[in-house]
Amino acid sequence: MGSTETFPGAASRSAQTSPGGAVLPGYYADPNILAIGDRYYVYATTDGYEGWGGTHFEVWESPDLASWTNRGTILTLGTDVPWASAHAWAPAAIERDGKTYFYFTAEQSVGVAVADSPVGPFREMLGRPLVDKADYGDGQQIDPAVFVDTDGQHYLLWGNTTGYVVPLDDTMAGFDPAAVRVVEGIDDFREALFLVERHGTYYLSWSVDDTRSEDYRVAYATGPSVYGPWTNRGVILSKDLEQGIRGTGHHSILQVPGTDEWYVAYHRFAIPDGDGTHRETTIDRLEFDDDGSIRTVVPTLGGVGPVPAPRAG
Ligand code: FUB
Repeated sequence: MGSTETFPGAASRSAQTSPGGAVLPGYYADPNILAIGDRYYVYATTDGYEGWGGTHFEVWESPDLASWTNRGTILTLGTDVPWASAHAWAPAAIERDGKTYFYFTAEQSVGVAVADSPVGPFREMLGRPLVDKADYGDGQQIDPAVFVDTDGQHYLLWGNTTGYVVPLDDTMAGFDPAAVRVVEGIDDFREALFLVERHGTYYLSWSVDDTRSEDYRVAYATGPSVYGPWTNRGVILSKDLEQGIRGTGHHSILQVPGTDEWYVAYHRFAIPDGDGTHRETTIDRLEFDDDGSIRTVVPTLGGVGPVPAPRAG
């Protein structure tokens, strides 16, 4: 695929890609969606490899959540990352002071890279993992997410079967190991933690089950702080067999800056013939009830949009 190939919105997308019309054409999983400046971005796992064997990361850019341009490869294991050469999974990004920080899984550890632009080029920062699998015993040290609290403090979350959260230091590439806390009290946690805040309530969400299962799904909990304590609220995204939608998980949540409009990006088995290593990325609306609970997401075949571009802050 060319590095700047553009794909249009839902109306004509289905003619070019799968009958499902996922937002991103091709195999992409574990999408991390965010707004930087006046564009939306999705950072994702390149999928379609046996054993999730991808070795590079790409980024997609959109003015409206409907039309997406592949801006090419932004980081390659081995070449750009000296400490790992396999299993490039589940990235996350955040903008801070004009730089984009990129957190990624490689060989079941978590690394960090930085760039002056959301589309790179990215430079690996440490020459070693930020979260080294050798330092943590439970589950896999995968699936980073980044969260900035209302006071400006940034946090890193990650984990599989055991979830972790820690404040990042101002370099965005370090933390105090003594400050790492285990995420306690959430039901059926497998992986893919994601945290947002709305009106003083913290919403922690995660994936349940195995990404190879059609029952892979997303659950959430609410709490009064980054650290909870968490009240489980149940499942918000799951399969819809009538539409042929299976394996809906490893999501991320976007708040359109300056609005109370929210979206969820997630992967599902590619339609029609996908499975747990042939997954596609799509986006749907995420809505809140008046009591602050998240409404069950209605998975669609065609995605969303177009919506207004984010206003550069
Ligand atoms: O894409 C590889 C792995 O599959 C991710 O790290 C998990 O979250 C699951 O989606």
